[in-house]
Amino acid sequence: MDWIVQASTFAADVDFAINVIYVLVGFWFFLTFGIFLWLVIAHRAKPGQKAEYLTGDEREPKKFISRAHMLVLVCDVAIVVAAVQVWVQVKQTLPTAPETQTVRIVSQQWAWSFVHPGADGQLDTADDIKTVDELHIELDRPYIYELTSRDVLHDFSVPAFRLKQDSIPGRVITGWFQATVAGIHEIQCAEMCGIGHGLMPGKVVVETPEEHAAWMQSKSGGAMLASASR
Ligand SMILES: [Cu+2]
Repeated sequence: MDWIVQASTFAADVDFAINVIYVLVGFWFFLTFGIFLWLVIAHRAKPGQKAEYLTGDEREPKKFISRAHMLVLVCDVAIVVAAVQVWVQVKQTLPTAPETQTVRIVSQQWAWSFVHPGADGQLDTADDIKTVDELHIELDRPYIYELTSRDVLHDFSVPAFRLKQDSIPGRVITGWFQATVAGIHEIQCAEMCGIGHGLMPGKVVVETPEEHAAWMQSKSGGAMLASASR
Protein backbone atom coordinates (compact mmCIF):
# COMPACT_ATOMS: atom_id res chain seq x y z
CA MET A 1 0.00 0.00 0.00
CA ASP A 2 1.31 3.46 -0.71
CA TRP A 3 -1.06 5.93 0.87
CA ILE A 4 1.94 7.44 2.57
CA VAL A 5 4.47 8.80 0.08
CA GLN A 6 7.39 6.46 -0.63
CA ALA A 7 10.23 8.82 0.16
CA SER A 8 13.27 6.55 0.44
CA THR A 9 15.12 4.19 -1.86
CA PHE A 10 13.90 1.14 0.04
CA ALA A 11 10.30 2.27 0.73
CA ALA A 12 8.94 0.41 -2.30
CA ASP A 13 10.79 -2.80 -1.31
CA VAL A 14 9.32 -2.71 2.19
CA ASP A 15 5.85 -2.13 0.70
CA PHE A 16 6.42 -5.05 -1.67
CA ALA A 17 7.19 -7.44 1.21
CA ILE A 18 4.11 -6.25 3.10
CA ASN A 19 1.92 -6.57 -0.01
CA VAL A 20 3.12 -10.17 -0.57
CA ILE A 21 1.94 -10.93 2.96
CA TYR A 22 -1.39 -9.11 2.41
CA VAL A 23 -2.14 -11.00 -0.79
CA LEU A 24 -1.14 -14.48 0.40
CA VAL A 25 -2.66 -14.23 3.85
CA GLY A 26 -5.75 -12.49 2.41
CA PHE A 27 -6.24 -15.23 -0.19
CA TRP A 28 -6.17 -17.99 2.44
CA PHE A 29 -8.31 -15.96 4.84
CA PHE A 30 -11.17 -15.51 2.37
CA LEU A 31 -10.85 -19.03 0.93
CA THR A 32 -10.93 -20.65 4.39
CA PHE A 33 -13.88 -18.58 5.55
CA GLY A 34 -15.69 -19.23 2.27
CA ILE A 35 -15.30 -22.99 2.65
CA PHE A 36 -16.19 -22.80 6.32
CA LEU A 37 -19.42 -20.86 5.62
CA TRP A 38 -20.32 -23.24 2.79
CA LEU A 39 -19.81 -26.26 5.08
CA VAL A 40 -21.90 -24.69 7.83
CA ILE A 41 -24.77 -24.00 5.42
CA ALA A 42 -24.56 -27.13 3.25
CA HIS A 43 -24.30 -29.50 6.21
CA ARG A 44 -26.67 -27.79 8.60
CA ALA A 45 -28.98 -29.91 10.73
CA LYS A 46 -31.56 -31.80 8.68
CA PRO A 47 -34.41 -33.89 9.97
CA GLY A 48 -33.57 -37.59 10.16
CA GLN A 49 -29.81 -37.13 9.65
CA LYS A 50 -27.49 -37.89 12.55
CA ALA A 51 -24.22 -36.06 13.03
CA GLU A 52 -21.15 -38.17 12.28
CA TYR A 53 -18.27 -38.40 14.72
CA LEU A 54 -14.76 -38.18 13.23
CA THR A 55 -11.84 -39.28 15.38
CA GLY A 56 -9.26 -37.58 13.11
CA ASP A 57 -7.48 -40.90 12.49
CA GLU A 58 -8.99 -41.76 9.12
CA ARG A 59 -6.81 -40.99 6.12
CA GLU A 60 -9.57 -39.79 3.81
CA PRO A 61 -10.88 -36.80 5.82
CA LYS A 62 -7.38 -35.90 7.03
CA LYS A 63 -6.19 -35.04 3.53
CA PHE A 64 -8.38 -31.93 3.55
CA ILE A 65 -6.18 -30.62 6.35
CA SER A 66 -2.77 -31.96 5.33
CA ARG A 67 -2.93 -30.82 1.69
CA ALA A 68 -4.08 -27.32 2.61
CA HIS A 69 -1.36 -27.26 5.25
CA MET A 70 1.30 -28.06 2.61
CA LEU A 71 0.04 -25.25 0.37
CA VAL A 72 0.17 -22.81 3.27
CA LEU A 73 3.76 -23.88 3.99
CA VAL A 74 4.70 -23.14 0.36
CA CYS A 75 3.22 -19.64 0.79
CA ASP A 76 5.20 -19.26 4.02
CA VAL A 77 8.39 -19.96 2.10
CA ALA A 78 7.45 -17.25 -0.44
CA ILE A 79 6.89 -14.78 2.41
CA VAL A 80 10.17 -15.69 4.11
CA VAL A 81 12.16 -15.33 0.87
CA ALA A 82 10.62 -11.92 0.10
CA ALA A 83 11.06 -10.71 3.68
CA VAL A 84 14.67 -11.89 4.06
CA GLN A 85 15.69 -10.24 0.78
CA VAL A 86 14.27 -6.91 1.92
CA TRP A 87 15.66 -7.33 5.45
CA VAL A 88 19.20 -7.94 4.23
CA GLN A 89 19.04 -4.94 1.93
CA VAL A 90 17.43 -2.54 4.41
CA LYS A 91 18.86 -3.64 7.75
CA GLN A 92 22.09 -5.53 7.15
CA THR A 93 23.76 -3.82 4.20
CA LEU A 94 25.24 -0.37 4.78
CA PRO A 95 25.89 2.03 1.89
CA THR A 96 29.53 2.27 0.87
CA ALA A 97 29.32 5.16 -1.61
CA PRO A 98 31.93 7.85 -0.88
CA GLU A 99 29.25 10.56 -0.60
CA THR A 100 27.66 8.72 2.35
CA GLN A 101 27.28 10.89 5.46
CA THR A 102 26.84 9.83 9.06
CA VAL A 103 24.35 11.43 11.47
CA ARG A 104 23.85 10.71 15.14
CA ILE A 105 20.34 10.29 16.52
CA VAL A 106 19.76 10.39 20.27
CA SER A 107 16.38 9.58 21.77
CA GLN A 108 15.29 10.53 25.24
CA GLN A 109 12.08 11.13 27.19
CA TRP A 110 10.65 12.92 25.17
CA ALA A 111 12.64 14.38 22.36
CA TRP A 112 15.02 13.58 19.54
CA SER A 113 18.46 15.15 19.32
CA PHE A 114 20.42 15.07 16.09
CA VAL A 115 24.08 15.65 15.39
CA HIS A 116 24.85 16.52 11.78
CA PRO A 117 28.35 16.67 10.37
CA GLY A 118 29.17 20.21 9.32
CA ALA A 119 30.88 21.28 6.12
CA ASP A 120 33.78 18.85 6.73
CA GLY A 121 31.41 15.87 6.54
CA GLN A 122 32.83 14.42 9.80
CA LEU A 123 31.14 13.92 13.15
CA ASP A 124 32.80 14.97 16.42
CA THR A 125 34.47 18.01 14.96
CA ALA A 126 33.95 21.69 15.82
CA ASP A 127 31.52 22.34 12.99
CA ASP A 128 28.98 19.65 14.00
CA ILE A 129 25.43 20.96 13.97
CA LYS A 130 23.14 19.89 16.81
CA THR A 131 19.38 20.20 16.61
CA VAL A 132 16.35 19.02 18.55
CA ASP A 133 13.38 17.34 16.86
CA GLU A 134 14.59 18.34 13.40
CA LEU A 135 16.90 16.30 11.19
CA HIS A 136 18.24 17.99 8.06
CA ILE A 137 19.45 15.78 5.24
CA GLU A 138 20.23 16.02 1.57
CA LEU A 139 18.05 14.58 -1.14
CA ASP A 140 19.41 11.46 -2.90
CA ARG A 141 22.41 11.16 -0.58
CA PRO A 142 22.89 7.98 1.46
CA TYR A 143 23.03 8.49 5.23
CA ILE A 144 24.22 6.12 7.91
CA TYR A 145 22.69 6.80 11.30
CA GLU A 146 24.04 5.95 14.73
CA LEU A 147 21.03 5.60 16.98
CA THR A 148 21.28 5.68 20.77
CA SER A 149 19.03 6.30 23.73
CA ARG A 150 19.69 8.33 26.89
CA ASP A 151 17.12 6.58 29.05
CA VAL A 152 14.56 3.96 27.95
CA LEU A 153 13.61 2.10 24.78
CA HIS A 154 12.41 4.37 21.98
CA ASP A 155 11.90 3.71 18.29
CA PHE A 156 12.95 6.00 15.48
CA SER A 157 10.16 5.81 12.93
CA VAL A 158 9.90 7.72 9.65
CA PRO A 159 6.80 6.29 7.94
CA ALA A 160 7.55 7.99 4.60
CA PHE A 161 10.95 6.24 4.53
CA ARG A 162 9.42 2.92 5.75
CA LEU A 163 12.10 3.15 8.41
CA LYS A 164 11.55 1.95 11.95
CA GLN A 165 14.35 1.14 14.34
CA ASP A 166 14.36 0.60 18.09
CA SER A 167 16.85 2.61 20.10
CA ILE A 168 18.27 0.89 23.13
CA PRO A 169 20.12 2.54 26.03
CA GLY A 170 23.74 1.40 26.15
CA ARG A 171 23.86 0.43 22.50
CA VAL A 172 24.65 2.27 19.28
CA ILE A 173 22.51 0.89 16.48
CA THR A 174 23.68 1.55 12.96
CA GLY A 175 21.42 1.71 9.93
CA TRP A 176 20.89 3.77 6.83
CA PHE A 177 18.42 5.57 4.58
CA GLN A 178 18.46 7.58 1.38
CA ALA A 179 15.68 10.10 0.82
CA THR A 180 14.14 10.38 -2.64
CA VAL A 181 11.43 13.01 -2.04
CA ALA A 182 12.30 16.55 -0.92
CA GLY A 183 10.22 18.20 1.77
CA ILE A 184 9.30 17.56 5.38
CA HIS A 185 8.55 14.03 6.57
CA GLU A 186 7.26 13.07 10.00
CA ILE A 187 9.21 11.31 12.72
CA GLN A 188 7.33 9.61 15.52
CA CYS A 189 8.54 7.48 18.39
CA ALA A 190 7.12 3.99 17.78
CA GLU A 191 7.90 2.42 21.15
CA MET A 192 5.83 3.17 24.27
CA CYS A 193 8.40 5.13 26.27
CA GLY A 194 6.42 6.80 29.03
CA ILE A 195 3.73 9.40 29.60
CA GLY A 196 5.08 11.79 26.93
CA HIS A 197 5.42 9.13 24.22
CA GLY A 198 2.72 10.73 22.06
CA LEU A 199 4.42 14.12 22.41
CA MET A 200 7.59 12.92 20.71
CA PRO A 201 7.15 13.91 17.10
CA GLY A 202 9.97 15.28 15.01
CA LYS A 203 10.59 16.02 11.39
CA VAL A 204 13.07 15.10 8.71
CA VAL A 205 13.76 18.00 6.40
CA VAL A 206 14.95 16.70 3.04
CA GLU A 207 16.74 19.44 1.15
CA THR A 208 18.45 19.89 -2.19
CA PRO A 209 22.25 20.25 -1.90
CA GLU A 210 21.91 24.05 -2.28
CA GLU A 211 19.22 24.30 0.42
CA HIS A 212 21.26 22.06 2.69
CA ALA A 213 24.38 24.15 2.23
CA ALA A 214 22.37 27.29 3.02
CA TRP A 215 20.98 25.65 6.16
CA MET A 216 24.46 24.61 7.30
CA GLN A 217 25.65 28.15 6.64
CA SER A 218 22.83 29.58 8.75
CA LYS A 219 23.74 27.21 11.61
CA SER A 220 27.51 27.53 11.52
CA GLY A 221 27.54 30.76 13.54
CA GLY A 222 25.61 29.05 16.32
CA ALA A 223 27.93 26.03 16.26
CA MET A 224 30.97 28.25 16.66
CA LEU A 225 29.36 30.05 19.59
CA ALA A 226 28.56 26.71 21.23
CA SER A 227 32.09 25.41 20.81
CA ALA A 228 33.55 28.71 22.06
CA SER A 229 31.47 28.55 25.25
CA ARG A 230 32.48 24.94 26.00
CU1 LIG B 1 10.04 7.55 22.77
